[in-house]
Amino acid sequence: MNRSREQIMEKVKEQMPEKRWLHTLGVMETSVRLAERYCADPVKADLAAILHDYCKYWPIQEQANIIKENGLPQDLLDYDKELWHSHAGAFIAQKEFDIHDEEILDAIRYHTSGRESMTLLDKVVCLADYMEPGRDFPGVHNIREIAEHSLEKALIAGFDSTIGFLLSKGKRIYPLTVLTRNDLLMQVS
Ligand code: DGI
Ligand code: FE
Ligand code: FE
Ligand code: FE
Repeated sequence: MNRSREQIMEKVKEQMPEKRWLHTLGVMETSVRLAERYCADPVKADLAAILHDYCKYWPIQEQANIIKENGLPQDLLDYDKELWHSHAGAFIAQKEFDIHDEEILDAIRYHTSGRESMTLLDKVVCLADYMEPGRDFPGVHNIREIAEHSLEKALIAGFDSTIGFLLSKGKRIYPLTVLTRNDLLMQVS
């Protein structure tokens, strides 16, 4: 069934606590602003942002089942559960909301891990997720400043922060995140 933007927003809001919905609104606003600044498609950025955390609060077993039963990357299951909602979300966006635009689906799918050769839309949504106005972590001000002049450098600062956080907790890092950071460093060198 094809739903309007407003109907999709209503459904998204129902999937999450108030705080996460406010985060989603922040990512929408920031994605559109970054899209305009860096000449990405603001309509696609808006829709990807609306849906990016759709499955974040779904039971973790349900997220795992979506990955297991639909041929999504099985290696995700060996890494942090936080990586699962983005792939599950892209799958559900296609199935439940009839979204078939691969650019939008990819931006949802890779918003947590990143990937090599991120598209402009991938970068916009991933960075907006890091720096929306509600975010408050050490280094977020720096990321917002860098984002004024470089998407890639701001993303590197974001991934540095995530990787540093994972290291400090003694956690494993999803290899694609390391490849993403290396690739972004190549892009700015
Ligand atoms: O869903 P959000 O909280 O808005 O943000 P997100 O989808 O970017 O998830 C970020 C979380 O994922 C962050 O707390 C760190 C965690 N995470 C765990 N393992 C990895 C990871 N993030 C990345 N990029 N790579 C990992 O290997
Ligand atoms: Fe997320
Ligand atoms: Fe993120
Ligand atoms: Fe998010």
